Amino acid sequence: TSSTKSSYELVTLTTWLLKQEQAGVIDNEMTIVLASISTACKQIAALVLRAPISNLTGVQGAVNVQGEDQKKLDVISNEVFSNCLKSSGRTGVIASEEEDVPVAVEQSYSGNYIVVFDPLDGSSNIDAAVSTGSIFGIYAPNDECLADVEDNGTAFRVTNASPTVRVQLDSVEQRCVVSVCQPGSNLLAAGYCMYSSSVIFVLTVGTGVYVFTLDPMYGEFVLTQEKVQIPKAGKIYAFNEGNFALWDDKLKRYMDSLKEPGDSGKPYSARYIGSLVGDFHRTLLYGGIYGYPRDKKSKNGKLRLLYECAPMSFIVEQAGGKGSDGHQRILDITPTEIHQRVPLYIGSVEEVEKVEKFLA
Ligand code: P6P
Repeated sequence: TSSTKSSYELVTLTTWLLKQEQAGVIDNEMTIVLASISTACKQIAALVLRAPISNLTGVQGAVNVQGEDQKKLDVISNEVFSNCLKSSGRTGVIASEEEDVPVAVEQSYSGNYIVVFDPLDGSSNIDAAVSTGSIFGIYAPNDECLADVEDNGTAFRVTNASPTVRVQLDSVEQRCVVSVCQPGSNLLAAGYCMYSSSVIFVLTVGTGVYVFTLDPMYGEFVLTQEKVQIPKAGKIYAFNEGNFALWDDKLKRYMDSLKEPGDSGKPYSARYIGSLVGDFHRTLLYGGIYGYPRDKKSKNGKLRLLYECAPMSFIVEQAGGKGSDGHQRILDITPTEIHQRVPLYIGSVEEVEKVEKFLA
């Protein structure tokens, strides 16, 4: 007789992580890092939910390394994320959109995972209560860049390529930058938490994309979708067309093509909320494309490779989609500096390949 699944047989994120560990998909250090990230996201969700009440809307009055006005919640979310990761004891280096340089975590005593994150992407939407999100990616310690420090305190980078040649690194800072600047193809895990009508935690550890929804009744993320597959095509596009005049002619021709009815008799629909996590999540589930192209003002576009484009591209590829800079796979690009920007076209395979053809 088939066992009837009781409606209370819910799988929480905690249970799911332990099952992955049991199956040998992740080790117990990674389990702890991911659990600490989910805790940070729950704390940020609570802060976002009550932002107008607790006077956490508006600007902090400072400017971050990107030259952007830091919102109060940008600063707090960054502290929440960093503290959760540091107290997990399994994080070696963290790199945040809100920090100038990567931070070597002294409290780390095992695991030493490298975590890159944007603690609150789209925070300009907070005051209007529009969706925002946290984005993260996790790399294994990159032993190529484990610097061995001579007793005189001088650090060297020993690379596999040439164990004999020792490149002198000036500072811990540079060592951390080197260990963090890895291509997205090295990612072991990536995910985001979207703060919207529901709080949605999306995660991949390389075995497909899993979606968890926060149950506020008891503060746990509950598995609501597994092995998500993005539709191969989708007639929804998410671009800021306000930049149209600044785009390359090839891109303008692509954009115009979306407005022709075509054989289906219907043009594409435009959906753009100015928050990558919200626009991406809709694209992942409904199909279509999100794009942030380069333009005459921003030569490399606006989005950052390390903690926005690479984690999202790992997720979309795990769901059968594509993440491109218009010409090459995002996951093949090795960052040369942690806040490096790249153009991003991400979503359904057919839609990304369509724009790549126009841009060729
Ligand atoms: P624009 C938010 O600042 C962000 O990084 C993404 O979340 C969002 O998709 C994009 O920038 C919005 O930028 O120039 O269209 O306002």
